[in-house]
Amino acid sequence: FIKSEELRRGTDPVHGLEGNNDFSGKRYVWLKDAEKAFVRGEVVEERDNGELSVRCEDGSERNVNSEHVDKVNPAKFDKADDMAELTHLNEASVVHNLHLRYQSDLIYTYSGLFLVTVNPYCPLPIYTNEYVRMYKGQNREDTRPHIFAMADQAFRNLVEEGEHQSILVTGESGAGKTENTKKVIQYLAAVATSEASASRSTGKQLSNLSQQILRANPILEAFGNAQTVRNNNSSRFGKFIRIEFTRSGQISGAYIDWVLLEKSRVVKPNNRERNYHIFYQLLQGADKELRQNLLLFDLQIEDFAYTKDGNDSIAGVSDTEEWNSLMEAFQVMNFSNDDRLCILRTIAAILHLGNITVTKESIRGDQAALAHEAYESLEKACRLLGVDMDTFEKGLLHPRVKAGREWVEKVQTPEQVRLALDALAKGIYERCFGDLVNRINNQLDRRSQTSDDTFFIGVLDIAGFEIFETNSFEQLCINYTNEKLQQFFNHHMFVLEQEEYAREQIEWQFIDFGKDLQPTIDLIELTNPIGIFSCLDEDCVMPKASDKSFTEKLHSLWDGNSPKYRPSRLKQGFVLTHYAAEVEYTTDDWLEKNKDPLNDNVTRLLSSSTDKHVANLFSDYIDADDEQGFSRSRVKKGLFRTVAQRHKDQLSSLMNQLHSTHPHFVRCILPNHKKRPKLFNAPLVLDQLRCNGVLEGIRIARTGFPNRLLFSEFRQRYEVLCRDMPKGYLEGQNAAQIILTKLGLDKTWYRVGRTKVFFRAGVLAELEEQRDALIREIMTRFQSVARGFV
Ligand code: AOV
Ligand code: MG
Repeated sequence: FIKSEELRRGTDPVHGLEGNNDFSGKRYVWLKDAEKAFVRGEVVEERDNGELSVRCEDGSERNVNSEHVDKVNPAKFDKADDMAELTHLNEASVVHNLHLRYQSDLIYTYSGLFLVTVNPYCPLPIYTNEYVRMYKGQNREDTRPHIFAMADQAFRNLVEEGEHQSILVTGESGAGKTENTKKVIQYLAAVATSEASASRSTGKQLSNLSQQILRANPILEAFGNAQTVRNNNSSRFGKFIRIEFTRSGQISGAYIDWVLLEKSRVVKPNNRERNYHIFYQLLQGADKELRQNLLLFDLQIEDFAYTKDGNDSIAGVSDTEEWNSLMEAFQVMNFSNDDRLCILRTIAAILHLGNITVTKESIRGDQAALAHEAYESLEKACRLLGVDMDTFEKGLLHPRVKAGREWVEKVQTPEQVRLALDALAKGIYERCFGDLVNRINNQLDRRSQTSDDTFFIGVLDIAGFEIFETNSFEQLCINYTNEKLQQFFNHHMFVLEQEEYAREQIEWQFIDFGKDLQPTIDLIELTNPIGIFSCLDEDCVMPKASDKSFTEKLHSLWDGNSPKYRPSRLKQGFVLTHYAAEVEYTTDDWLEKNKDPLNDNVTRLLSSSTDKHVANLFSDYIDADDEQGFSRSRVKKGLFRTVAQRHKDQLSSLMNQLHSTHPHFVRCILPNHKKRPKLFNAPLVLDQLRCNGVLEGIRIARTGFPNRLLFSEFRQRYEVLCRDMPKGYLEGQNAAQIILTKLGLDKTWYRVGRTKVFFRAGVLAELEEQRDALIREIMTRFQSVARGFV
């Protein structure tokens, strides 16, 4: 983020006036502050060596080098709706503007192409039907910033231009992504239904479809959300919801894509967190008959290994009520009783799998055996999964593997068996989740009933860039995704700016910032020379490879060959330079995480389950006889993919879709870690603005001409600063040119287009100050004249 270097170096384009004066002629600056990020102060003395003495708002007086302060925007820019309008575009001003607005419950603010929103942590009355009506069909300029405004813009673009649209929502955990995503869908459903009711014949059916789209969410949340330390309703997967419209703006279908479900949570929720909501809802909400069907009887949350640790309830949330609304959602979604039952059977089976306790066969040996009390859980799990218990047990405790040409039984330690059971539980859950989304999609897919002429609005809700104490493979996947999205944004912004400059025919050579991030992306995804993902994939099939040898191979490939890569000093890992920050990744367990192996003796069994649903979940594993007639399970040809490959493919398909759309960007910001309203932690916010690309966007804007005024506006406001303007009619461009010349502005600080004047950042502030000074002078003269009258 480049500060206004030129301005500070004293090449101010406007002669005579210096600094930021208010009406009284005082000069204000922003100082960096460890606690508050920035404090504002008044310059009381300026020394020759460039030192400033500043009286700060907190009462302190500080000395600081003038190189290290930022300019304060004139009061005219207070609570600006769009931060791109700020003439001094610096970090302090951006944070200050968000802060001022947040305290007035103005949680939405534009920053050029971004809509920035700060989580209010309390219900605000700004999502009512009245608000929907207020935003419907309105231009962005005529309303206050709002997520509805963005949704409406997307909707109108779709109808008017016949173009796919996308709304990309990112931000930290708890920042409000999912809430805003829901508001977008609420808005679209409301706007589109009212269009639909105009045509009476189809109106009813389509509004039914809107209902279903709205109800998809409680289902997704029950299975894909959980309580975490950061968020009581944290989405543990990323999603891209496409809502399809006819050209006339009626909803014609919807489709949900998902990525990166955090399945480790199924077997091991973190401290003070919970497993997925569905487990608690089921155990709290199911009636007696269902409990019997699922072999749960009177077992409770604390009776299951997978749910007994961590919290059992969330303050202010009733799992029973949530269960009831889940059942309702299933109904609206047309899931039959059978559908419902088979989904819940797998969920119950997972709970029972967690309770299979493993011990040693004998005190001295290593071989695992099941504890006596484990058999009850084993039997229940197998019954629910539709597989034979003895075969299951054998596959688990004595898996057969091929060693050379021989088949041998592998010795399994209790730890290995427990890991295999957990891997199975995770595998079943993930597949079950995928199946659930497929079922929803089948319900929402109405393409056959409508014409081909449909366009979609896609809403992306994924975890934003993240840096933890230790960062692993999961973080790399998320940060890689965000890097790609940021590059997409930069490129889009470049194209739009370029178009605007071309339209206005101003002289300008733009740099394509969309390529800035390519080196980091290449490092991750390239296949030749091999990037991180490919290198990992290679080592996953090498018999002797380990996390350590993988890491060393990476170093030898990239250390010194890319400025974005360096080996870790102390840990086994590497440091990547992302657009938002440097992140150190630790490579422990990466081979396992990438292979994500399942016990293939057991998956074979599941693929031939008597329960059609279960067999279906594992249909990619087939029961194949090898050349010696032994039955073994293997993944169907071409179906096995590593986690890295899968993620890369999913992302590339997402990016392809996004490239076919007109994108809109929403950045959600977490105001504090206490989930409290009105509490604005400025350093925390600043950090997020760096990570989410808002400041990056401003940096790019600064290299161009971010402030622009129509000729008429420009003339109206600043003509007063010029003497001897020619009399009579002046054509707009000509008038602007004359004023600019008379003002003596340096030619590099502005461009005159066909309808607007474009300014570099900071120039308008100087004009504002000249204007203020003039007004001050007139007022003084007026007052003395008035006094003369008395
Ligand atoms: P996230 O989706 O960004 O986190 P959520 O959208 O779930 O975060 O928001 C977290 C909580 O903040 C919600 O449950 C609400 O209580 C509150 N909240 C957010 N936005 C608003 C709003 N506009 N008005 C009122 N309350 C709000 V995560 O999925 O954890 O990355 O993984
Ligand atoms: Mg979420």
